[in-house]
Amino acid sequence: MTNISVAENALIVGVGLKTEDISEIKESLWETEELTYAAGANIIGSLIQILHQWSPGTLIGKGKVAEISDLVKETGANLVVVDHSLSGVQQRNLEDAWETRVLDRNQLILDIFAKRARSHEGKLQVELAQLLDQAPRMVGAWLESHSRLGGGIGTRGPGEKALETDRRTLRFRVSQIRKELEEVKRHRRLHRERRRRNETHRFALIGYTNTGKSTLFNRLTNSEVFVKDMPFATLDPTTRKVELSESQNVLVTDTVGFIRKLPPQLIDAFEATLEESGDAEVLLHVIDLSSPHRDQQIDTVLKLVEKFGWQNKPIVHVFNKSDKAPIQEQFKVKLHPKVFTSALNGDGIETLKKKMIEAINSLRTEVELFIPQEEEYQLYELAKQGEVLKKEKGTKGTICFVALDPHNLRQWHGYRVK
Ligand SMILES: Nc1nc2c(ncn2[C@@H]2O[C@H](COP(=O)(O)OP(=O)(O)OP(=O)(O)O)[C@@H](O)[C@H]2O)c(=O)[nH]1
Ligand SMILES: [Mg+2]
Repeated sequence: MTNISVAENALIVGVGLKTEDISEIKESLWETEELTYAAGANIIGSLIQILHQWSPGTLIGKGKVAEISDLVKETGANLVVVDHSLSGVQQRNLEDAWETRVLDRNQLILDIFAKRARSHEGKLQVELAQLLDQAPRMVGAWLESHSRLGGGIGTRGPGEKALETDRRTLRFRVSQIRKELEEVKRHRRLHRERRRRNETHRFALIGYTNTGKSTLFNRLTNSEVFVKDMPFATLDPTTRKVELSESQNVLVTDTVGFIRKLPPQLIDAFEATLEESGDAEVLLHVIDLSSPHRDQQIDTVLKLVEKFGWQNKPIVHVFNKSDKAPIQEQFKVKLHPKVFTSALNGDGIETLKKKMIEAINSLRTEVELFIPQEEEYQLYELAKQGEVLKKEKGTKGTICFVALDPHNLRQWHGYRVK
């Protein structure tokens, strides 16, 4: 489809409107450079174009298109990555003008996902995202050839029929994949229900890509999931048990990393994967303390948390790679609750576990129960399930102030004083 091969020399074009924040445009460009590199291309140059308005046919104005055309020739670039989304028509026009391949940001990200996908589910999700991205481009390309013919009477014909056939094939494949993914989702849901019945607390590692989520996951769970210094090393969710203390085991899920402006087709297609994190009771937000782009990355992640509707879940902010960052960086951190870790050398892992226990406790509700004398044996069960904060023994029974997990509340309903 849009695969980048190793020998490609890429020129990156950042674009933005005069009304936009220049630092945002620069941040986005930096990210696209990282992504292009991760996709396996050499970066031979990058530039930013600030525009008064978008041009419908080429996104950027004629003069700039010509300037970049010269630059492409000078540098010998055989790929131009535009840090924006392009319509089918815009992409084709730019390819004609620059006489080279052009990719937009979405296609670049999808290309990386396609390279990383290993599991059947991952591959299906990527294919779906690519098809969803392709659909409007097909119509765009057809409309363009249509207008080249001048439009009007007599231009309807084989072209339109071919488009219809292509679209039908595409729609058929899309619905086929959606059906298969429904099955994946159903299975995962069953799994999750079983987990819930086991009443094990669930955590999800989330965060910007390449911050060390999988390395932390391996530390916590003594596993060896794939870790690499590149964006989107992880695509498939993995869930394992973590022993927080002698008496407390929880489940932790490692999953795909985030990035700003994730293609909407990708979010749509990766529903099964995202649902896994969405099921967690507590989010472990992993941040690269050593990154110069830390604040923007935090912002990106917190915005996505809201977009996915997870904003009411408790979050522990895990500032990782502390071994790589000067100590004063730790004093600049404002988020709470927080913990500093190095997944590489193990620093802060025990503190992280303590914070995880605190987060579980914060999920608990405090209730006042009256346990009658003849049922005193229940006190033992109660102490096992929750944290008994205060006990007042009377002649007829015991009043207990106790913090209980939501799933244990119902069982004690009959004993509640208030
Ligand atoms: N110095 C240092 N490097 C770390 C630390 N944690 C992870 N890394 C490195 O950071 C890189 C990315 O680590 P991963 O665990 O793959 O990151 P991730 O967040 O899972 O990344 P994606 O799955 O791609 O989103 C690897 O090269 C790790 O070795 C740390 O605490 N300190
Ligand atoms: Mg990972």
